[in-house]
This record gives sequence, structure tokens and C-alpha cells, in this order.
Amino acid sequence: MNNAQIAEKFEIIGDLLEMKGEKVFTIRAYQKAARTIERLPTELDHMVREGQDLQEIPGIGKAISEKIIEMVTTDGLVYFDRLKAEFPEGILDVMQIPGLGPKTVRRLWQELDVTNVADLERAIEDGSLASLPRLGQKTADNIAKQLQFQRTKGQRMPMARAMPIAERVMAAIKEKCPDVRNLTIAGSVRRMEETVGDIDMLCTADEPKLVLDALVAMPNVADVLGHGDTKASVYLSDGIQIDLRVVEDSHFGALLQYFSGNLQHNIQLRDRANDLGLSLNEYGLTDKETGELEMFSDEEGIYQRLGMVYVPPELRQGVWEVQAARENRIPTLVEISDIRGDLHDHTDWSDGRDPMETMILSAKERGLEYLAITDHSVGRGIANGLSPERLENHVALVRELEQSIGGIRLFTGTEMDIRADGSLDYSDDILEKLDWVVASVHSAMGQDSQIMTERIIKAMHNPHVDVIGHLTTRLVGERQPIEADFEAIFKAAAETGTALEINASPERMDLKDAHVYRARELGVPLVISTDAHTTEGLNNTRYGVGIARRGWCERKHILNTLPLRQFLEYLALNKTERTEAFARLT
Ligand code: DGT
Ligand code: CA
Ligand code: CA
Ligand code: ZN
Repeated sequence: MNNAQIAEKFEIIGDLLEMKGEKVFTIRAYQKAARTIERLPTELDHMVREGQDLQEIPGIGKAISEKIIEMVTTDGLVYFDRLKAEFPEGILDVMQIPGLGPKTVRRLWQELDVTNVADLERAIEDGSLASLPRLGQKTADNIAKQLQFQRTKGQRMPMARAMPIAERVMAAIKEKCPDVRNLTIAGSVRRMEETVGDIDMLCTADEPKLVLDALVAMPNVADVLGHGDTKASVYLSDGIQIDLRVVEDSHFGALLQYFSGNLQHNIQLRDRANDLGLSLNEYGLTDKETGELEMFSDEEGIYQRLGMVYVPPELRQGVWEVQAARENRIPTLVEISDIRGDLHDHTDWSDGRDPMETMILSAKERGLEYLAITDHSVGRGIANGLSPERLENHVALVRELEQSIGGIRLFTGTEMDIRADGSLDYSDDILEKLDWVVASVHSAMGQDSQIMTERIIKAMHNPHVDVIGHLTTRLVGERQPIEADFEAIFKAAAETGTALEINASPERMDLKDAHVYRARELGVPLVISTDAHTTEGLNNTRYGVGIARRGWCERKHILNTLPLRQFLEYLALNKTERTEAFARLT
């Protein structure tokens, strides 16, 4: 059993226990273990075989450790089977539907006899779900929407899942074939799309056969779809296809360009080539009169030959980037190394996994100049949100750790709920004392567009709210975004001097590319933050940078590219002055 499967088992156990009404402490132990394991860089299977003590992993105690050992050695878990048998077969499917928590599922089961998804659909149709106290028509509509979304979302895999798989495959190939060269991800993964149909890779090698054999021989290959001399395709048990091509060095640039897409971008390049009397394909550019093939070992050469500047993969969307490249209007996009600080992070004070000190040390090790510790506010019952009293102790600890650790500037802060009516979880006299306030929607996500828009804009008018976190609350492939007038929100952000977050957590990618593009045009200060709940979560900056690049952002559009001194200058300003200052400081 691999880590993903083990984590899923613990997640389900947590849900089932919650449905049974078990103690919060027990439930949280399983949820925490699931989150830890999901992100663990090494396979538990391997650790157990090596005889390592699993209890050294933070968040893994004795009981969990024993269950892991049972799972990796027997491929099953007796405790899980017994627990599952206490519930109807189909109830797990019902629980998978976003927005339906264990407590609601239990009510639906006990009060309406809903034991599977078909029952649920019936209960929505005949109005019985809507008539349950505390649920109502709005909830019924939302569940119906989710069911519809699940049916149509198709087979595309969220980037959050695809990227780690792609990287594991690359590592496996490199390990088996140390002399493979230029092993590169192409296609939608390279373009940093939100979802991925399949994973495309290419490389050069002296012995292509060895590389292709290595791919086909990987242990998690479920099906070999093709295995030739220069390319192979496999379907992995993770549920995604990998296409790998091996190519001559002299063709590498042309093939990389071709397989990086997207299709519309490639078509525009082909049209441009045509105008120049050339024909573009995966081998290079052919002169249509002489039939002579011009080869390219790197991508830059192709763009140059077509009379334009290089277009970074994230911009290859088939919109107006080709035109811009011809007119030399491709901006210098923001890069990961431009990011100086992270402004949205959780610790085990709320729903994070790691202690504050661990998170800070990890951020420092990554070279960040500053870090805001923003645990949840009290409204987040499940997330162990901070009461005003706990927040005071939290702030004191942040200040203390800044002194004792040194070398990284810490900001006290919160990720505070924006309540359904637009009021905030903490009063102004509390907020005033914090360095950095993230305000986010975590509840009543199904509100009407107008109410939601007013709710968020109301929060922006608070003088202490520095940034709105994950504006649309969507989870890629899992939960739809809120409905709101985003144009109005972006304008209000610029007017009030409230920054908007590009939440880099790959499950969220929120703002998304198109929103970033528009917010940037309107001059809204943008922040790229990881919303890390673990030290590994701090790695996710790259996804946020990917979205920012897809939104044509340069360094100057991103607030946390500011060196500490300038960032402090920004913080010292009243919000009303910030939008203007942002343009000057960055
Ligand atoms: P995906 O896999 O659906 O997430 O999206 P892509 O963009 O990775 O698409 P995929 O894997 O079908 O193909 C990879 C790239 O290969 C695609 O972005 C552009 C290029 N490509 C595929 N088919 C054609 C084609 O018929 N003509 C041209 N010019 N390029 C193609
Ligand atoms: Ca692809
Ligand atoms: Ca493909
Ligand atoms: Zn949040």
C-alpha cells in the first residue's frame, strides 16, 4: 500500500468516527495523520521495511503507527473493515460529495434513509432534504450543484496530483538511466494549467531503448499503451497516462516546443511560419520551396526564426501572446527567486501540523526574509481557531521566537473568517495590534452573488484587513468557486488598498490565472502565499508563481517580492495610501 492509499484510509476512518460521534481528539488524530502522510516525502512501506520508527514522524502516535505497519505488511486493515461494516455500503460515496460533512450525512441517513448517492438524489428531488430543519432549500440546491459538477468534471487530474506524479516518474527514470539528458516535462504540466489530461515528457539519450524500458518497467504501471523505439505511453495506477519521447539532441528544441502546446498557440505559430514560406512541425521548420529542414536544439531558436521573442510556457495559451511576442511586448515574468516572504501560514496552534518554531526554521532555511504566522480565528471551530486570549499568547510566542531564532522577520497575524454577514471574527482593537491580517471566506459559500460580493467588499473596508485570502474558495476539481461580481471586488480591492492573495496551495490555485490577469490590470496589490499547513507546504510557492505568470505578472505586480525594508514601508502606510504606494515601491 502506498502513502496516498494509507492517507485515504485514515481520512475515511476520521469521517466514519465523526459520523459515529467519537471524541474530537480521536478524530483529529486520524485526520492529522492523513494530512501528514499525504505529504510525506518517503514511502511508509519503505520505512517499515527498513525498520524505522514511524513514531518519529510528527503527528504519528503508537496506535496510528501500528495500523500503518499492518497496512503495509498485510495490504489491509482489520480495524477499518470492522468500522466500515457498521455503516451502509454506499455511505462513503455520499460522504465524498464536497459540502457534505459526516454530521450531515448521518442525519440524512437516520432521518431520510439516505444510504447512497441515488438516495441522495431522490431526497433532493422530492424536497425531503430541503424540509429538514437547519438544512433547507439553499443547502439542497448546493448539493444538487455539486452532484452535477461531479458528473461533468470528467477525467482531468488536478495539477496538485499530477505534478508530484510527474516528478516521481522523472526521478525513477533518472535513477535507472543516469545518462538520460534533458528530461523535461512538456504539455499542460509545463504550462502550469490547473488540471491535466495526461503528462507529456521528453528527453535525449544515447540509448533511447533503455529509457523507454525504464518507464514501462516502473512498478506502478497499470497498462502499457505503446512501447516503440522512440516513444512509449503507459497508464499508471495513480490514474493518469504518461507519454514519453526520446529525441535526437538536434531536434530537442522543436519537439519541446511542439509538445508544450497549447494547441492554439502552436496553430498560431504554424500560421506565422506559413507566412514566412516555412512549415512548422515537431522536427523543425521546413522551407516550403527547397524542402530543406532547419533543426533547433533549443526553443529560443524557433521563436527567433519566426521573428518573435521567446514566449515562456505559462503564456502559451493561444490568446494574444504570439502577437505580443512579435511586437516584443512579452514581459519579464515574476520568478520563484523573486519571492521574499510568505504571508499566509498555519501552525499546530490551529489546523497546521507543525509547531510554530518548526515552520519558522523551515521558512528561514528556504531563505525567506519574512514570514507571517496566520492561524485561524475563533470562528473556525473545526480548525481549532484561536480565541482572543489564545491569540494574545500566539502573538507573544511569535515575538519571542523572532528574538530567539533571528535572521527572519516575523509578522504576527491571523487568517480571520469573514462571517456570512460580512462582519469579522475579531474586533478592531484586536486587529489593530496584529502586523498582518488575512481575511477569508470559509462558510456560507453558496450565498447569492450579490450578497457574497457585498460581504467581501465590506471586509475590505475594514482598515486592518491587509489581504483577502483564497478569494473564490474553490478547490480544483472538488469544489466550485463562489458566485460573486469579481470585477467589483477587484475594483474595491484597489480602492480600499486591500491586497488579493494568489493562494499557491495547489488544491486551491486561487485566485486563478484569468482573475490574476484582470486584478493586475486594475492595479490591485497581489500577494503569492502558500497557506502552508506543514513545512512541506512551503514548497508550493512555485504553483502560485505559475498562476501569476499565467496572469502576465512581473515582479512589480507582486507585493511579497519587496525586500523587507520596502515591505515594512508598505505596512506602515494607511490602507488608503497603499495602492498608489505599491506602484512606487515595487
Ligand atoms: P492535456 O494533456 O489535455 O492537459 O493538454 P496538453 O496541452 O498537454 O495536450 P496533449 O497532451 O494532448 O498534447 C501535448 C501537446 O502536443 C499539446 O499541447 C500541443 C501538441 N499537440 C498535440 N496534438 C497536436 C496537433 O494535432 N497539432 C499540433 N500542432 N500540436 C499538437
Ligand atoms: Ca498532456
Ligand atoms: Ca499527451
Ligand atoms: Zn483559509
